[in-house]
Amino acid sequence: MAGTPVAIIMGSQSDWATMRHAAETLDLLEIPYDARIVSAHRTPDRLVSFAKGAKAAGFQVIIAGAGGAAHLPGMTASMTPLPVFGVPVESKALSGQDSLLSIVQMPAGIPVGTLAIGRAGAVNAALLAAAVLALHDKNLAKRLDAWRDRQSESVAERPVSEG
Ligand code: RP5
Repeated sequence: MAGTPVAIIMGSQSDWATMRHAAETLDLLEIPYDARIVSAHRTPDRLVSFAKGAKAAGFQVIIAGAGGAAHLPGMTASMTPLPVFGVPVESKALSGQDSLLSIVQMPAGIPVGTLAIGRAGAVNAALLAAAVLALHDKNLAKRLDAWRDRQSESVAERPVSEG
């Protein structure tokens, strides 16, 4: 796999607690990534520069996490032809409902593949990115299959009482 195929961007340092789960999932699958803070409203010039240059920089998939008025994934998607997967970060005020609706309700024409709120969304964004990259990378496809097999094997046949 040439270059760094995945960019993980997030609106704030505070999003890393969620987005690190995407990074850790990519680590498990041995997929290189670059994680950056790119705020649509606090660093708009950085956003434009990143989004417009992402394809030329060699990225193939962008994972974008944001919370609240979460316009980062949509704005990014508007400036790049690359697939953008949006992760709604769980906000304090509205538990991420605001993030989810901001990201998922893109008007027709500019898509953002929207995942679940929080950790589940971050993990699944990484798995979706892996699935996209695996279309043209047989070794990665094998690692992804193995990851899923390990997950299946980790599920017990019967529940046990806890505590
Ligand atoms: C958004 O505002 C970020 O994506 C973050 O989820 C939220 C809060 O940011 P901080 O005030 O914690 O920096 O831009």
